[in-house]
Amino acid sequence: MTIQSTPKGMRLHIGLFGRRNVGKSSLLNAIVRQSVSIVSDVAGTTTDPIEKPMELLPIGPVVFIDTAGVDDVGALGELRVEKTRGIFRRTELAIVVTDGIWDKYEQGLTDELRAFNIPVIAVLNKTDLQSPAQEAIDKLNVQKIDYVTTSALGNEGIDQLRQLLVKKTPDDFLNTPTILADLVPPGELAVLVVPIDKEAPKGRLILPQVNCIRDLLDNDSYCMVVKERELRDCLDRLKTPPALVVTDSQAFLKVDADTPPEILMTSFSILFARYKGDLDQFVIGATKIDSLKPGDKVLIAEACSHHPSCEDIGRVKIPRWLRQYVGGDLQADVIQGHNFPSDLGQYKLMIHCGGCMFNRREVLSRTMLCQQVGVPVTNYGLAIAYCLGIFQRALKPFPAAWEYYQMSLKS
Ligand SMILES: Nc1nc2c(ncn2[C@@H]2O[C@H](COP(=O)(O)OP(=O)(O)OP(=O)(O)O)[C@@H](O)[C@H]2O)c(=O)[nH]1
Ligand SMILES: [Mg+2]
Repeated sequence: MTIQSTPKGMRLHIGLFGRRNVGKSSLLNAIVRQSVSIVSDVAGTTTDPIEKPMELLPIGPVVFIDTAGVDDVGALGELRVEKTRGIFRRTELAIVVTDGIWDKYEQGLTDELRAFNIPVIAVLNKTDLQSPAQEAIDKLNVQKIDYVTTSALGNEGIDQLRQLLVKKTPDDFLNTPTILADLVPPGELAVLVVPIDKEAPKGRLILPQVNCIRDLLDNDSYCMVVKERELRDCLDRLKTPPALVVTDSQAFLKVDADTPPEILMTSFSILFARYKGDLDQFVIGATKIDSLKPGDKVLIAEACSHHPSCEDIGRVKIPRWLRQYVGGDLQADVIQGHNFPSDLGQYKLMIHCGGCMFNRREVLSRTMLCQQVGVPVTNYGLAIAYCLGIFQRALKPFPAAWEYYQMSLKS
């Protein structure tokens, strides 16, 4: 796999924050040694976040996000501030840039980032113009905030900044959890069921399917890929049953019927509930479908804005299954991409897609925001399994989540 094709959802997301004009974009250009972000002496040059994927050794594939200065003023400024805050949700490592001072503003930003458990690096830039204030350095030292002094213009301190980025890379990024390899030991087989219908992209598989195949290969497991029509015959021919059958949620009912009950079965999207999100919370969220009443509002969140098959599931199929389950009309609001509403309180449930295009932090941040206002969260695969009555079977491969579910039934 080339650098360019590493999916964005698997890259370490490094956000650059700070007041306007402190040199955020200049630093980004210096780190990546290219001119990717526009630099000027006009405050407020960067208006929309710029994302730059690159290979940062030894970390590997990362994406830098250059943001608009958060001290922005005016109505348009408010919008930019809101957008920049939105970046927090997918930032895994933050760089707070200043031109040598450390004031309430930088402190507030750092406090906010740390409240999200995001590691922070301070960069005191423009050292060619002035030395950083001793007071600033003292404040950083007292709080044990790692910092470097740089001159983006003179290309000084940039190597030290790169080293600090490596040092501060969160461990859980380096040891990425597996998608399904732990469920399919080396030498064992997984059967992946991939419907090829009119929504399937021409000439290729979609990202979660590719991610699963790669995960199995990395683990020395075997993998067989079939359409739902061939599944039964494929299983009949095997000398040893597979350790797991994974299906696209759209073929859930047929695959449930065609897979003998003693064989474990789940969906891609449920695997991604665990890989990108909080499976236990999502399980509880799915059970809240029981409390939905006609007229309730549900938020359906889709990470990508270009996959017709997800679009169909989010806009048409899930709302339909929910209506059938609830026995009346529901209002389903669909959002796409990184935008996320602030008036979450109006929703009775959020149903998120598998999130293959998002990093884990973004799905977890959204879950946290919903929990803060008491809105339960689940994902596509779990909601579908719940509506179709195959929830228990689809959860059987995950004993911990299963136990959590049983406990919630009792309480
Ligand atoms: N002397 C000096 N000037 C710098 C340095 N870094 C950036 N600048 C200058 O500061 C100005 C602002 O730089 P930018 O990189 O656009 O700053 P920014 O933080 O991205 O600004 P906004 O996008 O407006 O928030 C430009 O004129 C840069 O050339 C530095 O290390 N030394
Ligand atoms: Mg900028």
